[in-house]
Amino acid sequence: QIRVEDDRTGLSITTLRSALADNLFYIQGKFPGTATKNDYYMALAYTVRDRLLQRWLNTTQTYRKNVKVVCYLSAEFLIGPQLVNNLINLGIYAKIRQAVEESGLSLQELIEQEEEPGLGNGGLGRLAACYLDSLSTLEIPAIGYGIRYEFGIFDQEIRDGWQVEITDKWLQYGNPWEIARPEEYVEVKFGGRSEHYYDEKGNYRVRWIPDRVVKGVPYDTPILGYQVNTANTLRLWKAEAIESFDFQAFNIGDYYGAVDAKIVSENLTKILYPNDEVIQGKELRLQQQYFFVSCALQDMIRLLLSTEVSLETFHQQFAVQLNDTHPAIGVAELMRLLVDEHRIDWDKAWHITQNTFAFTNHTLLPEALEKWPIELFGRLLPRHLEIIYEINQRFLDRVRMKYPRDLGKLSRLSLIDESGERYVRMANLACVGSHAINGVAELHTELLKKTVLKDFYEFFPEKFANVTNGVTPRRWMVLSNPRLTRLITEKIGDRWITHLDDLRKLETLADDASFRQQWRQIKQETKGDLAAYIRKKLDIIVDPKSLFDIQVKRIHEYKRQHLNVLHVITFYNRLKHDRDLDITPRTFIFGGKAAPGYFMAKLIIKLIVSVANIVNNDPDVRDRMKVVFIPDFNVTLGQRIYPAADLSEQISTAGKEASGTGNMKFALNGALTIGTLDGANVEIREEVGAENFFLFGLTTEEVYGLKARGYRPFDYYNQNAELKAVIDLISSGFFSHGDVDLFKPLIDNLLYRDDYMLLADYQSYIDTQEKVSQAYRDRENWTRMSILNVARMGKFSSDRSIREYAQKIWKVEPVPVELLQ
Ligand code: 26V
Repeated sequence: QIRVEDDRTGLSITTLRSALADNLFYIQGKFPGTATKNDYYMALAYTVRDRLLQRWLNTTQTYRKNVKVVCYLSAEFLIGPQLVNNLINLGIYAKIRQAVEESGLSLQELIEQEEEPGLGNGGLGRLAACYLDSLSTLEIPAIGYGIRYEFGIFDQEIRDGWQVEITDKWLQYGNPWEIARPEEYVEVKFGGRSEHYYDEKGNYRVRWIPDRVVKGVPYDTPILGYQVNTANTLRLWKAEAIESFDFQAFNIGDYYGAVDAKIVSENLTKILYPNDEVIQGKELRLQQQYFFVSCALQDMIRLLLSTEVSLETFHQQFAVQLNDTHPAIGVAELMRLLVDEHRIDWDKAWHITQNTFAFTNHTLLPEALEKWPIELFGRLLPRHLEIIYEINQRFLDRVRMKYPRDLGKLSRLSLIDESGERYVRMANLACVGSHAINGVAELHTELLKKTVLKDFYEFFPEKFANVTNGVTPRRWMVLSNPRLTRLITEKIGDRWITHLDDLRKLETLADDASFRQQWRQIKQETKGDLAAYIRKKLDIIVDPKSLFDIQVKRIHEYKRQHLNVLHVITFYNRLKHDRDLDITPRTFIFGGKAAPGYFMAKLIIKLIVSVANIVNNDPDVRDRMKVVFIPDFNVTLGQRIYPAADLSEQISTAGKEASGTGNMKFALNGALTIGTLDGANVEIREEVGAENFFLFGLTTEEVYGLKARGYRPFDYYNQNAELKAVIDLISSGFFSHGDVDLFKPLIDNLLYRDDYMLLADYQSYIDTQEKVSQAYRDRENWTRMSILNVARMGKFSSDRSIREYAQKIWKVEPVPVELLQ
């Protein structure tokens, strides 16, 4: 008997092949003879999407039945390429591979066609993506709400050593992973004024008369969990013009005016701001924030009302997480929606609001604390400013009761900064409007309580909690390191993929010489792959047998890529002075984007590339060191790079990196860490054991102490001959064709300011690097340490982080999805 499989769900090789051919013809409109690789990629992506839809729609159905849903509000979601992740989570990677290859195609080539959605800057956006993966895998009902930027984070090219930014046209060939839902649009108002009046029953009311309305159209992407039926939704909003406004203009003959208005509206979601850790106060950015937050809250209210449940249970139906202060305007917006539009009285609305929101802080850097000039804020969101004043008045009344006559407290806690030009302080709004506030690593949370949020901690100690970040083992191990995944699974089974603590079972294998041999072999092959990539893209030959020392992350002074460069030059000088020096060969690899307006960060890139050019072309050091800057670091490249590292550079000034998550990706893939006691490094070291971690540098307390006593970087320079030689070599123009001015801003900054205390940490860093070199010579012991690192990384799964949020903050439970339809 012949069994006819559905072309859109069937999983036999024959059905998959026929589905591919079908999609190529009916979706891409191509015969095999004229189809491009991208056509084949699209056909494959649709084939996979078809197999995902049933889970997705059933998940959405399940959530209509009175379950509490987590809404993760984030201006950024850096989800990375979707094809392979979906194949893995669906459990059909092998089958698809076979079907694709039997159709005469290379799966790897098709995979490489996918443009990753670069809808984030770095850590914060990638964390949101790992959390979505874990929410689905843990079967927790969730929606990610954000912005569908037409242009994500720029593509980076390096020309003459300088970063050049290229527009990211990720949508140009279409996006098979999203489904637009134009009929579920919402309207968002801007500008105008608020009108206070008494309604027909004599109740005091306020309405907002905007001068502009923009339409928000949702685009949904399924986020499938690992080997479960749950496929949650990432709902990103695109701004469009309201048709009726166009027609109005058209009727009075102002056709061009109408077109202008359309362009202005659609500009709202055109670009992702490429800055991290520094605010610019741009009006368009505030518009973006309010736009997506208003869309999200209106969407939730509509969802709730469609189930005939009272709006007064809002906080029982939704837990809304604010990913940093970017969506903090949601506090005022929910109050406005409840009080002005749904006529709930203030106190009840405030109870709902506070019990709905929770706030995660991601940075201690003062320059990253968001604040908006009152004038700008009031012009764009007049009603929200009134609401914020009202929230503030009620809050400060309580502050005055608790601390009578403490004007300092009052002015620090106020939602309004009145020390000079007046500003709305978004972190204060988030703290007052939320029931929970958390930092992203233990040290970070402690520092929050002692520094930036000290007054809030004293006022609301019960709101504070820590949730240490985590990363998803599906993308950051199974997908990116198939060799190691296979080896580990052979030895301990595959439960570790969802229960990362199982990796502990590898501990005893660290003493097994043949296991160590296999472990080393895999690292070698993976390094070979990266070496091949570097050769192909950059025409630089690196030796996979050398120690791969890697620092990839956004370029920022506090992350101290230039401290790494000081070591590179020290290493170079030592080799030059003693040509027979028996040194452990190293390949120094860097990658990361600089914010386009951040001059110092761009100069650091220029320095890295300049040093690379000298070192890589110096026959005296050939075969013993190479320096590589890999352009355009993004999720896709991270997947190639993390698994190939021997050494992970986590060298921020203590007290500056909130958590870091790259540190976790490296260690999970068997790199050892050289790092400061900063962010989650502290906890990684605790877990893997101090003897398996290369610690250096000042502690946070020592950093504060030295600052307070008066830090004089120049003294360190003067008193350290090797450091002096390195700095002088840069200043001499040796790396810049004799140009002595090029790196002067960087050098002067180090000698006379050095806010991030590179010179204070220099010697400790160099000494520890020497220990690394020595340790690497004992390959058996290095491998042992590498295995132990991986075995003890269980804590850093985002599944653990999400369980903590679910229990401590959201009060939500898993809701398994059955495939009913
Ligand atoms: C700030 C701004 C300011 C306005 C313009 C756009 C923009 C975008 C991002 C940010 C803040 C970025 C903060 C951030 O990425 N923090 C990182 O969060 C990671 C996840 O918690 C954490 O691991 C990193 O240590 C932390 O730097």
